[in-house]
Amino acid sequence: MEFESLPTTPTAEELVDQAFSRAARAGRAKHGVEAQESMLQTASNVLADNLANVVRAWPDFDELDPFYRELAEAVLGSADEFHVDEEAEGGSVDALRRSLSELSWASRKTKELGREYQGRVRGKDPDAARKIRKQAFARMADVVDEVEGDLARVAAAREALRRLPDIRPDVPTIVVAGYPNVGKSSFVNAVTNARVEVAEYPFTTKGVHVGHVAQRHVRYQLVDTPGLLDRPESERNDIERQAVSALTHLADCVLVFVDPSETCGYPLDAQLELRDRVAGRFGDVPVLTVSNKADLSTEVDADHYVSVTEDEAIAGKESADEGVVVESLDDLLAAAVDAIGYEPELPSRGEK
Ligand SMILES: Nc1nc2c(ncn2[C@@H]2O[C@H](COP(=O)(O)OP(=O)(O)O)[C@@H](O)[C@H]2O)c(=O)[nH]1
Ligand SMILES: [Mg+2]
Repeated sequence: MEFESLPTTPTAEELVDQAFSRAARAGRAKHGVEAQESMLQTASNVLADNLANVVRAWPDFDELDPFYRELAEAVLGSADEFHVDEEAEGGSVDALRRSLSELSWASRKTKELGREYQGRVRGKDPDAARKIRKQAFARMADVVDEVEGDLARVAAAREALRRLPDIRPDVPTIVVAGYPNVGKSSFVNAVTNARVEVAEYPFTTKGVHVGHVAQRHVRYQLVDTPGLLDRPESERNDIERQAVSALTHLADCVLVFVDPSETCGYPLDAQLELRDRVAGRFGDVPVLTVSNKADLSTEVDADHYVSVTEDEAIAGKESADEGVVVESLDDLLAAAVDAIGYEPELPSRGEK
């Protein structure tokens, strides 16, 4: 995961405290002007390095997989630190990048101040040197103060992003969509042997479910996104829309579950409308309509008919509605895998 290993971001106070106490220690080892010089060099090095390290820990957002970039946008959009300055240009990721470049500036600036003031103390008497060194420390502390908000923003971004679930954009992915209670979770659980991880996203109160299944030695990711692809777009807020946008980069195939028995509590018309919207939203990604609960009804035009809970009992049999043969969940999975048409470039061992 791109953001998992980001180190803790120090606060402005921590940075300054650490730099000045290291400088004091360095100063104690020497005498007179040399002590002041050594303090200046240590403080400026520690500040410049620590600030540069914060920036260096982040991936280049231009190089980031579009799924992660859009996901980061959604996640940061829901963090307090990022919706304060609505007058700012661009999105939350841009705001983060601006903060990171402020930190780079502060790193360069503290380095420069160190050099500048080291030049100034040279040849002075110890008392004058001490005064100049103190001035330098005050200016370095001012520089760090100036980026206090940027440090806080970067810290908040790190907190929000590092807890993202382990969804891998490079693994072929089947996204499961459809109204609540149509059988999505039951399906993901059934085909992934209940090895489903529930991951908390900051932008939805419901966890995102990620399961894995191996087919013909390739590992596929199944993603069930309660709260995102289970109701009309008009009911989503900006952040949820952003999250759906991230999903469009992730998905290699979408299974839209519908429940013609309507025991889910939603009229079939509305379910099909959602299906059409999802199909439109996902562009070129294959979108298959899966009619579930075939034990109750198959009265809808769909690509596949299954019963998640009665799979063993009725798969392969003809439903009550003439001409409709109920497929097994394995066949459905195989159809999704065919639709993806993924050709691994190297022989894969399935599990990784
Ligand atoms: N009769 C019947 N019930 C099903 C079938 N598939 C799922 N259900 C039931 O439908 C309800 C909702 O299923 P769930 O997987 O939680 O739906 P989700 O909200 O789309 O994730 C549960 O009570 C399931 O047991 C099916 O094929 N036949
Ligand atoms: Mg569910």
